[in-house]
Amino acid sequence: MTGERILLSGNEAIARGALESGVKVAAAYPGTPSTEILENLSAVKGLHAEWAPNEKVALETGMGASFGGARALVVMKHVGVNVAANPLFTLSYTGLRGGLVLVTADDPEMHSSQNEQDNRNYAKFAKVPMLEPSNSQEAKEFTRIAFELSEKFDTPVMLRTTTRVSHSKSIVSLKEPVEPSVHPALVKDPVKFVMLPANARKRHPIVEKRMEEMARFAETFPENRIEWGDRKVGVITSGIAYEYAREIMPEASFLKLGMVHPLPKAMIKTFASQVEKLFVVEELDPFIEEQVRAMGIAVKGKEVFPICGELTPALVERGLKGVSPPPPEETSLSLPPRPPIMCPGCPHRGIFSILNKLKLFVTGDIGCYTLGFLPPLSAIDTCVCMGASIGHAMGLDRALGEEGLGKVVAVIGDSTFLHSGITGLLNVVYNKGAVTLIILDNRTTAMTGRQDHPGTGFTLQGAETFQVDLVKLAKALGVKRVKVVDPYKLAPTERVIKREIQRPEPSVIISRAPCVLSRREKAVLGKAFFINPEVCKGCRACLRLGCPAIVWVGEDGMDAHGKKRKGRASIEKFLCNGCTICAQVCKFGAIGEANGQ
Ligand SMILES: Cc1ncc(C[n+]2csc(CCOP(=O)(O)OP(=O)(O)O)c2C)c(N)n1
Repeated sequence: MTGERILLSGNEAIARGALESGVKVAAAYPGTPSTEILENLSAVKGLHAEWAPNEKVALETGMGASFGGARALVVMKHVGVNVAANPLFTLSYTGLRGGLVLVTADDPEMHSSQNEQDNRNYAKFAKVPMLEPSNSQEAKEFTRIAFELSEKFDTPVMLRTTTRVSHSKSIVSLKEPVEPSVHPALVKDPVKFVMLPANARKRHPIVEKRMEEMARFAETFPENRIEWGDRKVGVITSGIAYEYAREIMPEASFLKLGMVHPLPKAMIKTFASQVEKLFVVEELDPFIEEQVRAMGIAVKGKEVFPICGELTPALVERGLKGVSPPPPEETSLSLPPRPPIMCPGCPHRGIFSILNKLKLFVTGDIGCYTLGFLPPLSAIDTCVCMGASIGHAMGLDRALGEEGLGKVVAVIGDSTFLHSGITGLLNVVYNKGAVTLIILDNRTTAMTGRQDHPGTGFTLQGAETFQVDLVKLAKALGVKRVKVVDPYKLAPTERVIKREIQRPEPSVIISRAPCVLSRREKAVLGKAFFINPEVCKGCRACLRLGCPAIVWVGEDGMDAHGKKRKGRASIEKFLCNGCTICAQVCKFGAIGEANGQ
């Protein structure tokens, strides 16, 4: 196995690096682009890999393991660090026993995120070192190095990836997985681990000293290296930006930083003094650039490279050379635009068609159901971060009072409710809010690839476990009105929603039906439906469901009753899952089971 070379994504490589480091505990909450790291550790014997209900809990679990002496890997997407920031900032003070590596998978360009924050700032803010790999080989090696540094300097170490590194595949040389070196044990050390003010005051100077030591270490850290070339242009860079810049200007001199916090300032000075023109090429914030400028060094950075979005080789070329490369040759293939859309048969669709019909103000949350924002459903009015829907509805209730009654509803997915919605609902009950919350319980974390969570009754490994009962949970929080609806039955669901939003008290509607891609259960027929072209009047009511299986066939002509129509709807039978929703909204009875058509 040692020396074997295989193609791995950055995420697979980090998982492998954890194995080659003797990791004992791995905890995460899913989130693109980080999710595959835990999935790749799920079946490893002797390693406890688990989904936590949220990132804060994941980090706290990793901390407990580390305090016991085990090596722990904690994984999340960039916004997950916002959730985990509370323990992180004080973990920086306590330090640890077993090495702890926190992977932050950043998503410049927001391929699948609500913002594109640059989490290098967290390393500086929380005073912890951060490594940033450029490719899969480094992703694996830096994971191992991160564990070693974590134990050597008694600090959590952050490993930052970006989507291109997380998801691109490149060649990795393997080493043997190792057994965890430390035998976990309970060691009492309250002065280090109990952060009440008297102890925390003692720890803060230790953190500052540690960062000074890390900064000295950074000067000789082999992964911070100068690659001399032509000294007319020098480029300071890290991560994927290094790969782009090297490709564009292979002849230039490079200071490639494997550690982006703290920076090797003497090395930077030496490098800067020996090149004619100095660039910092980095994605998102001028994180390195500002620190270089603060050292009194003239450098070109964000005035020539964008601060928003991902870098590309073309953008790097424009910044470094001052000229844009010619646009890539047009291909003869022009692909039709494909906006993200709920699957055919998705249980969320019925709910959003009702919310659209009722013209409610919908405070939304994050998940597949956020697609309810898009036309033609157009039924989400706010979406900011996980769990926020409930607070938004509560704030509107506080602001509008009786005037808002019957006009607002909050929607949240089951995974998101368990991640960070419970306390919001508790607040509604505690402060007597007139908020109606619809929990879209599709029994999975669909958006990130159908991961299990405490509401599914299964662990990361697929083993059966306790399944939290959302009805009992809502009641235990003090909600008196808890109703369960079947989102495939439009009329009764609409009646419940209409009634509950009028109630001047907290109310929860659980819309229960498994994700149409569920591996375990099915709530839809699976059989394709058919629109009778003779009966269809071309009214487009079914098209307003935004189902990808329903298409418009334009034709100027007559229906069976001799009425003029501009076209008719038709179902692509290979896409249809037979959820029946379109048949329910068709006033003319034109839609039914296909029966071999
Ligand atoms: C703090 C944070 N962690 C993770 C994510 C990634 N993420 C977005 S929504 C979501 C959960 C979606 O599951 P659910 O609420 O059940 O809705 P579904 O997609 O199943 O409809 C996740 C993990 C995120 N946006 N923010």
